[in-house]
Amino acid sequence: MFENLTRKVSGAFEKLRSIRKVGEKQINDALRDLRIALVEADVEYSVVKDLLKRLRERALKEQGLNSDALMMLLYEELLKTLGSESQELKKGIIMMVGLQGTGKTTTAGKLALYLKEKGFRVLVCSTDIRRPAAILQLERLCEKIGVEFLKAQENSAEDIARRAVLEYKNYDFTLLDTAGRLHVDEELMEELESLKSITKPSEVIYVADAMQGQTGLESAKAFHERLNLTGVIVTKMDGDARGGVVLSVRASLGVGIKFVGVGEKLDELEPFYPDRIAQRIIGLGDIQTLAERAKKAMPEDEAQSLAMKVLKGELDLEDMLKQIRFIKNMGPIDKLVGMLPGVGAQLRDLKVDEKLIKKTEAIILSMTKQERKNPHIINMSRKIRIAKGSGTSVSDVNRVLKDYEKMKKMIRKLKSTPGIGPFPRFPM
Ligand SMILES: Nc1nc2c(ncn2[C@@H]2O[C@H](COP(=O)(O)OP(=O)(O)OP(=O)(O)O)[C@@H](O)[C@H]2O)c(=O)[nH]1
Ligand SMILES: [Mg+2]
Repeated sequence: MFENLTRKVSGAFEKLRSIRKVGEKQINDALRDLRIALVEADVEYSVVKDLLKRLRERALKEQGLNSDALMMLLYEELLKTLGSESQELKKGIIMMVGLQGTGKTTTAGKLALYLKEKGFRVLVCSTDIRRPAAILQLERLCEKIGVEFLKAQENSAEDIARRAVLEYKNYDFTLLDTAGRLHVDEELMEELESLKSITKPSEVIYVADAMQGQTGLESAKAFHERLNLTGVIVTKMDGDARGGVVLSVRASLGVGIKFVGVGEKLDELEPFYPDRIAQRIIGLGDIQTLAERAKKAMPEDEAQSLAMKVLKGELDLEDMLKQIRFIKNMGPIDKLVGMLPGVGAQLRDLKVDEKLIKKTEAIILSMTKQERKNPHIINMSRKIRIAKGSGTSVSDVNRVLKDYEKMKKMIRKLKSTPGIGPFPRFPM
């Protein structure tokens, strides 16, 4: 998400790093770089112009800014563009609308899982009767996540919607998936309008595909005129999407983004927090999202006992295995790297070898408990056994042992450094 944009924005500020007082010329240069970066990221031109105009006015007013202070101003202006009201969903019937293939059905499943995990009673329902497979697709998703699905026998979208209204009283949320079309057409709009008047939804959510960028937003306007959208979910923010569309939504529609989809899996939906997005864009990473994912991937007490061991310098291979599993649970590593503060842009091209991680896990699993606790007892004959057991080679086993030694050394070093970690300087 935003890798390119973040890299370019960081680049614009990098040029100013060595200058103690940034003057008008440097401000203009930086703004030009930012303009290019934002337009390339697919942010609507009028939004870019507006944002940079505000930034310029504020920057010129302040005497002798340094690059950090200018960055802070950009952060604040990005926040204004993104908007800052609550992303909470109102209890009730939630209608998912949008063009074909943007991710309505998948997102309905993701949202159902999200709400279920928050402890809400959720029912899911599909009115997409034109494509028989569409209803089945959603039913399967619901089976996977253990959320109730309304099996409607009715054969018109309107009748299914009426059933959903009757059923709703037993739930906090009912998610209503609707049919999509390649283009905005009158028939679709009429159907959606009638579904809306039947269900009186608490939310009408437009599902926009980030890959379609600004074109998608043009259609969103047409939907908004007829249906009065209450929010937007931008899907496919992973992948090659340039992502700038999230900055244009509020300005074009006047409604905010509630969630973003960041992958095909059902847990790859993130609430949209403008401050985190703005931080990510200016290269400060997204520590909160990272921390939340970390919490999910490793139970609290386990994390604590691991932390204690790190502090005492008692880490063994068993703990390394735990860490590897933890990293695996957190999801693809290149995605995580982008969330780390300061390193996002620089490490953009870093590809962490997931195969290597699997291999390491297999090797540690082939060791006995005793070997994991006391790696120094692993002699040549043990190495040969471990390599066989894990389908690897002795040099692979050696590498794991070496990594372990390196990790121990690193931890020893960290322990003697106050304020762990390479945090960038920033006046916050
Ligand atoms: N990478 C990625 N793929 C996604 C995301 N959301 C949905 N998809 C994929 O997009 C494709 C279309 O998703 P659907 O949920 O079927 O889209 P839809 O809007 O319901 O499509 P129609 O019902 O045909 O209009 C599927 O292959 C999904 O896996 C996302 O956030 N990231
Ligand atoms: Mg669908």
